[in-house]
Amino acid sequence: MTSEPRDVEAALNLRTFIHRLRQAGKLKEIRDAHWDLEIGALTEIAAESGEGSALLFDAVPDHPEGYRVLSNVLRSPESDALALGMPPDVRGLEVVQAVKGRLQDLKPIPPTEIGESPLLENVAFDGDVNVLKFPTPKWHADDGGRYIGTFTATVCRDPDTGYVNVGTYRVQVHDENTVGVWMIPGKHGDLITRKYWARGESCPVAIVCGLPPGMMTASAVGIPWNMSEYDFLGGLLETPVPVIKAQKTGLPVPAFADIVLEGHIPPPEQETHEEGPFGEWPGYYASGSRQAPVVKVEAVYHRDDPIITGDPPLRTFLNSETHKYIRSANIWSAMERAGIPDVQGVWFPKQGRFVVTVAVRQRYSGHAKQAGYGVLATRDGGRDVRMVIVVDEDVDITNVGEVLWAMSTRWDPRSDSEILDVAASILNPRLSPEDKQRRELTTGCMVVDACRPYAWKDDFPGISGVSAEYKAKVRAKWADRL
Ligand SMILES: Cc1cc2nc3c(=O)[nH]c(=O)nc-3n(C[C@H](O)[C@H](O)[C@H](O)COP(=O)(O)O)c2cc1C
Ligand SMILES: [Mn+2]
Repeated sequence: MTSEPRDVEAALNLRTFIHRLRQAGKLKEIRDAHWDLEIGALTEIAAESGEGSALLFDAVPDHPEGYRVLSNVLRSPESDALALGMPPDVRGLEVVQAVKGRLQDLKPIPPTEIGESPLLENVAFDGDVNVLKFPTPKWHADDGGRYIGTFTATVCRDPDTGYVNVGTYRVQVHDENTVGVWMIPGKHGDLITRKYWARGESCPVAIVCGLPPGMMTASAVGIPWNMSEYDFLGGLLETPVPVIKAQKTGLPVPAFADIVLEGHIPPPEQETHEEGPFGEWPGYYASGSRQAPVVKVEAVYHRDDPIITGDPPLRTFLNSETHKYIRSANIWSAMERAGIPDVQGVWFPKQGRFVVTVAVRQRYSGHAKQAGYGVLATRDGGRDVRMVIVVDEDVDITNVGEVLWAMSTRWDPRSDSEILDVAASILNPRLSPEDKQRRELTTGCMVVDACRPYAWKDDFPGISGVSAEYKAKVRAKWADRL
């Protein structure tokens, strides 16, 4: 799919990405904000403003000038497009469509090892390792500590097949050379770590804390076991990810990252540390704190004036939502493969991690509901979703206001809703303690048919306002006066 818009450099190089954000007017530089909650508060305030700039913090108290934190990394349409290897002016469903095209005939491309990397500008081994020198924020009021890994990727290698997995798992700083990684049981990093432990070995690992934004797209989205996220991302961007080998473990790490911590995860009988709590993606503290595995850090690599990419999940915003374009594209493709006709788009609204919106051009009675059930029958749409809203194709599913307008004018809750069960994550705050205990991890989900009733859709009252074409013409004519 080489005809799709491409612009891959910013996706794979954090500094290029920041430069492009600055050019687009989407970067704010802030000095003197404190690591203890102030950076977190400013991040939350800026995200809630809806303006969409990333924030680059420097001169953080207690830390050297030049040691920086980038937050709200992916909070604008421009940054999303750049992270997915597209020009910054591609938007919304156009992005989903392009991703869908690329995934349809995805050819994984392995990473390329390159000779030089700015990561090697500063290297510390063993006794010289000091993770505390980075200005790691304490993000939310009740977090159990400072989290260096929120927009992060953990690299490890399956000891049986040699495939390299990359996953986003939160990382807490414990001391100079100890950090904690929280991998939910069953995640690939967890499965691999356990294989080393079963042999009585520590698991070699590299943690990228200043992450090129494209890497987040691959490391935070579910990719099948045995396919490296590096190869997936190479295929998605149609170019290999440049890597270097970390020196203690030989693990490949992105060459144009800003900070990498390298070490081993010892078996829990040898060492654990209390981890959490941390404000999680549903906007709550659901998993609490517990004794958890640690990484003993044996090497630190960083660029001059290093940047932590840090993005705490906020109450109404998940960080790094680019994987949602992939999930939307996967759902859309799966519905097509299942033979559901005329789906016009699939979207996760920004403030609705638990809501999916779908547009259909209705062909027959029951078509809209079928599209709603179709979302739930897919891997990416059948988990943790609380509501699927299906609308006619004249509604912009990327605009929450329009979707609510369609619901309030075309939907009768009594006749146009169905409630079904879907799988739920352990982090879902609405699961009762008893259900968690019993591992009864499901939640109800409502399918909302907010389309014009099929039987009399042609008699449905016409929409007021001017036509989209006329509006576009007037907008062009009045552009310099609006
Ligand atoms: C911002 C963000 C934070 C995440 N934090 C964690 C985490 O702390 N622990 C975890 O197990 N999964 C976390 N996830 C989910 C995993 O990154 C995701 O399931 C990914 O597919 C894991 O990779 P794997 O399939 O190779 O295990 C997070 C995802 C995102 C987007
Ligand atoms: Mn994986």
